[in-house]
Amino acid sequence: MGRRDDKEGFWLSENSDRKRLRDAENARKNREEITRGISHGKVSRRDLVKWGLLTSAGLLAPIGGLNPFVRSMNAQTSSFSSFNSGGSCSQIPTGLNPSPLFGQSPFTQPMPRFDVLARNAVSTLSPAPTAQANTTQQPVDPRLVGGQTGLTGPIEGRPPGANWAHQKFAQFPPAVATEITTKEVTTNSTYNPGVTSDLNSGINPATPIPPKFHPNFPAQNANRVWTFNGTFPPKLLQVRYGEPVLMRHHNALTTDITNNGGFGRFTLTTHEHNAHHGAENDGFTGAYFWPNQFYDYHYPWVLAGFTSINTTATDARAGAPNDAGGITKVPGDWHETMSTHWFHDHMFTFTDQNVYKCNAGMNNIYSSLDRGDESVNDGVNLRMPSGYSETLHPGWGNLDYDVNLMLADKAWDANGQLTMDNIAFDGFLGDQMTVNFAWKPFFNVYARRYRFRILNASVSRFFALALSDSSNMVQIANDGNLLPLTVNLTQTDQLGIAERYDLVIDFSRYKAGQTVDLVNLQQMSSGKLPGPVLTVSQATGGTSCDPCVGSFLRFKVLGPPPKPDLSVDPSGAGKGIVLIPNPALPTVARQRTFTFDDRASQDQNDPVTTYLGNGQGRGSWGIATNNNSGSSSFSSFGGGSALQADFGRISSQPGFATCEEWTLQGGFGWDHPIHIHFEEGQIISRNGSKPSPAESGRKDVYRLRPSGTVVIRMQFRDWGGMFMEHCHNTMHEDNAMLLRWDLDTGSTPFLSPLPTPISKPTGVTFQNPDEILSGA
Ligand SMILES: [Cu+2]
Repeated sequence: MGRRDDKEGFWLSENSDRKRLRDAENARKNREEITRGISHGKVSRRDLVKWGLLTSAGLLAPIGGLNPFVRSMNAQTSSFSSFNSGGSCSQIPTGLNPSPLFGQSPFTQPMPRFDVLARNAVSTLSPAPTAQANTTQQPVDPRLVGGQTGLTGPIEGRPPGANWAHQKFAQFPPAVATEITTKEVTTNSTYNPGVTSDLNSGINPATPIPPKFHPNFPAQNANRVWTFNGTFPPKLLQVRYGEPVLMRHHNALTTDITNNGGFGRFTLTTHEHNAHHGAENDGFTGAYFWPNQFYDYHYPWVLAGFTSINTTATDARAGAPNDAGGITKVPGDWHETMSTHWFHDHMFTFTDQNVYKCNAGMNNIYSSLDRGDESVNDGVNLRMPSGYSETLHPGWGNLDYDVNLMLADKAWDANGQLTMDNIAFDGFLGDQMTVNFAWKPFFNVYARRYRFRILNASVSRFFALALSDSSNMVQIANDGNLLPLTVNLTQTDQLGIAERYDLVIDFSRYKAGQTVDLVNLQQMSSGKLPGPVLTVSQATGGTSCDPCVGSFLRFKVLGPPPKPDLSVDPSGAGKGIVLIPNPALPTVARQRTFTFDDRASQDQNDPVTTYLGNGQGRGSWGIATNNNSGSSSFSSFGGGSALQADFGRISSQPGFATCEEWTLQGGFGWDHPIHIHFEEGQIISRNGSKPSPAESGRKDVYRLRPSGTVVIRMQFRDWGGMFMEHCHNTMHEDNAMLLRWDLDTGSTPFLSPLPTPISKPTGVTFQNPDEILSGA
């Protein structure tokens, strides 16, 4: 519920004057109609410009009836100073009414732990997985092909042929199969939290879980929420290095494009963020598949560098837990060990809607260093909090005190149904906080150390986290990666969209019956960038204009744990402890500059591969690529003009088995969290200075900050194909701040340039790249 009701306030409270609420409601309905039209493919953004509904700045024209904040539109351009000076929330036409709370109070429902996905024998897959896409034909639903009858298409939506075959499939044959189905939401009657009820706030997993953000809120309609396996809570995949996983992803969504509850697109492509594997498994934005199809993702779970470093697998630090409490050694660089990933939809120009519809899960990766069993004291295991002696898989993967938290802001309509405004091109902000799809829950904890794997799964919202008593936490990981040195802190850095922070909180300082809250300090009033980070007392004082500021998760302390805490104290008595030092970087082969801009144009017009923004000035997100950077200083715009997304355009072609230095430039006061697929990078400098300790490890998302410049180095090795670089504010990504780069192997096994996949229900075809940028 909004707490502010002045002229400038975006967040209307339920106490706002009636006319203003009625105007806003009418505007919301009109916007919802446009939103629906876009999601049904009946209206394009270009149409909106043509009709005069969008200004050349990409803003909704202030013609009343659409924009409830017409009165404050003139303040649009002058709003940045107030963010930076810590001023009040300025307006942004996100355009939703306050989400009703149906008389419920926060912290009255238990937070569900993730739902652990079954790990099956590969022989359970029928048909058996194949290196190349399975093109066995099946009838195509006429609704997918404009009513045509009698057509057939492949059962697997992966692009066919050698270029999209699973790389090194024979070398890394799948050892574990997981089948997962994206479908309309329903009740969960097979919940497996992987822990006993006392570790899940008393939730009895045998009790069916309805799709509700709170037990006393209305259930979500089937077409409003599309999740993995069609249920709450979110799903967790547990994997080990050296144990390749075949994830067969079924698309069981409706074949009726209009049956989406007003937002979301029924074609899917799933990105395991940020796995090191071939492009055919990376959820390429154009390699989407259709209802009634599946897509086999082959996750080999190899350490980066496995083709050149420790190739004979002799170092126990490069390894994975086996089922007997020991280590299975694997090739590769142990400094590249990863721990906390997530997976989510990456559908071209619909990622924001599909992820917002709850199509997101998490992935814990276990290694010899990060075992998921704190009791194993062999000199290799770092013994981060997890628990031990558990029956699920002893020696690894214990979830007792290792807790995934998926944070996401949401909004729902007067009927409690999930809703969004997908023509809020600056970014969409919800007004209610959820954790693991639960609105402001509580979580029971024993008085011992816990590890929380915290993911920001929002569309456009940033967070900054603290405990309500401002007490100490220890950051042990940033994105997927354990830090070189743990960081003691009382509040986190900003957590951008798609970033992950693993935090250890020691609850042994509390007594039974005490509570402490996890608090969001990050105030936002614009999807463009975060506003001021408040103090804990400001954030919990109830005065922020942003309803997502303040306490959102309440820890209730139960008392001493049933068994002693055997985890290592990661605080190192305030000095931190060493976890995983950074991998050595080879000589830089090449430099490039990418400038993230809001004045992008589109030089291509392929209706499938391009996003056609208005291209008439500020408001169209894009990326300028300069592939010709020498060692001299970069010009502020990198030499190229910003281009909107075209997945048929190859923007860069890094050489195979090289290291490159990329400069990522922000600007115009926005803040873009930039995600680069494929391999972890290291921040060399941020605005010319060394990165902070918490940013000094490996990363896969780089927040640029307003006018910021981040220089990173990353390696391109082991696998090939087409990958992406994009803003992970998914509203920016979809409109159209995304580019494709191809890993240039020079010759075999990859053609260079690679043909672009064109996905249709009747099968994927290929066409030549629309464009290869100069000097790529
Ligand atoms: Cu952005």
